[in-house]
Amino acid sequence: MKIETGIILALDVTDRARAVNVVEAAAPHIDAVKVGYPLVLGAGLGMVTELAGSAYVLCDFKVADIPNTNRLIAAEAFRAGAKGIICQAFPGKDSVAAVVEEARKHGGDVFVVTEMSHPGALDFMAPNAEAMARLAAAAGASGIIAPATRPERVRALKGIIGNMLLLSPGVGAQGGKASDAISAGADAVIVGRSIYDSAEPGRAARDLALEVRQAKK
Ligand code: NUP
Repeated sequence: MKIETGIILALDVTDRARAVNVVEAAAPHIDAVKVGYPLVLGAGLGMVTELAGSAYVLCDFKVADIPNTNRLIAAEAFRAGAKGIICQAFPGKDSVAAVVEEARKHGGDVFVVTEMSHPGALDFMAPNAEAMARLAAAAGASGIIAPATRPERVRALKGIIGNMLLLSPGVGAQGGKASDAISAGADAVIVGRSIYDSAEPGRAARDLALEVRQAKK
């Protein structure tokens, strides 16, 4: 993934027409479109293929199964046109390795979730997040996902992964600030509702890109 604006659009709408409109408006200001279960279950895996025609599509399938099933899921995502995929670390290193191995066949990226951005992540994920970041690095992932809602955790986890990418969700609707996440070491922020629920998604994406650019100075 090439980071330029530092904005990844989380396209969690369930309707094809709306998805296409939001992407068209935000396109000049984003590095990638993150597609997850809401859109794929609502409008079909064909959305990945359609969007891949004009954007880097990151499939947020939070892959979390045994290695063989992980490999099958990743293969379908890349076959559909994804350039990157998100998997969970908690099933362990063989499961993550299977996703990385499949991604390599397609020249794709793997991003590994460490500590999630919602409050419940403190129950089980936070105490293990450093170990999950180390696992991601050892597995040869392209990067990790870490919470913009807790910039101090972004800083700590970035310290573990070094030059690998750190993508940070939790900006806006979840209470985090893009500039705080970037200043703490995030390479890009992942933003959904603050863009797609905005009356002007293009302007919202542009304003966030500006905030990121200033925080990177
Ligand atoms: O820890 C995570 N937090 C999170 O919000 C890992 C994620 N992948 N996400 C995703 O980022 C979430 O599923 C949604 O697609 C997006 C954030 O959306 P929003 O809160 O900006 O609307």
